[in-house]
Amino acid sequence: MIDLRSDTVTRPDRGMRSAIADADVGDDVFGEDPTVRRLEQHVARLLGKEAALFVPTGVMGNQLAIRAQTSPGDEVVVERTSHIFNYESGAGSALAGIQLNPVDGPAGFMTAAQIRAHIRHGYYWETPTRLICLENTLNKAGGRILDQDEVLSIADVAAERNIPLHLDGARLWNASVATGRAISDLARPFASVSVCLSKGLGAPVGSVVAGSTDFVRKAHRFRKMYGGGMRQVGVLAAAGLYAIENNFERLAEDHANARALAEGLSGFSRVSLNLETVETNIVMFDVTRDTALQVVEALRSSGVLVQPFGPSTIRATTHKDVTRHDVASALGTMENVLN
Ligand code: TLP
Repeated sequence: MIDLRSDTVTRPDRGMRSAIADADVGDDVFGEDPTVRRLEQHVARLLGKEAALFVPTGVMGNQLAIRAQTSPGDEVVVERTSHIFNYESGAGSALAGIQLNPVDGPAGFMTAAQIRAHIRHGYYWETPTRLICLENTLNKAGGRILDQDEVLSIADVAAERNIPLHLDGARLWNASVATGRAISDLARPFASVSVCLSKGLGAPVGSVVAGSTDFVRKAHRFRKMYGGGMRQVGVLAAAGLYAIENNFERLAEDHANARALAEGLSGFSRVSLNLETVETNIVMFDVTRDTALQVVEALRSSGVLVQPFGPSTIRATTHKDVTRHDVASALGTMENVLN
């Protein structure tokens, strides 16, 4: 099987497993796990933030950021195709009591002008806008990278109204490698940032949410409330540290593999794909004859796994357990199935 469903499917390699085996651990609910401390400090420094908190998942990172920066009855501005709006099981309303106000950003990219128009005026009968969430890279838009100038304009609009910005940076690592910009640069306009260790970096589990010391203090309390207070979790933090050390720069290979895959696919007659949208490790394409589900099933029977992302849209994701040779052989299978 060649598994292109997600960059979450990677398995820990030998080096990572030995980092796990050698990890110093302690009870992290007592704040006594030295490896977790090391990971949190390292990621806080990388993101240019005062503090950081290790959490089990990207969803929990986003949801702690929402919970810690809003009160029930508040409103949070998001993009309509964002992960927070589509794939977090309604957590914002269920757990934080907020409502999401979705913006239809062109191709997933919200503009500062759109956000300005979505911020409530402040009349007491309105739902107060208390947080704005962006995503980088944009998952549903096919791994595309936010325009940092637009992010800065959005930050200006938010600052005028004193509204913090949260970044769902599940794949911020990819944006950093693809643009050559430091991850701290991309994170600077945001009060809180969540990054995943278990996507392209290849750790088996884990995300980190970062921000001011005060923000992390609040998030820490809500992490416990949400059931995310973990004990000798340095074994997982060690995998995260290993992943950052060894698998960050190599994301460039995943991007090159995604481009090769996209170039191959764009030559198939029953595929519609805009090569310009392939900026990192995600290839989003449309099939023009059968439904996405039919194509996904046919590919599965031929040994290639991809994800349906709409009635005619399919997502293929490259990652460290997919080689250039795998991409070539997946393309061969796809050509047979699609043509
Ligand atoms: N995304 C998964 C699926 O849920 C779609 C994937 O395979 O891409 N933010 C973004 C932008 C994400 O893409 C994801 C996971 C998350 C947050 C949540 O991370 P986890 O799965 O660790 O909770």
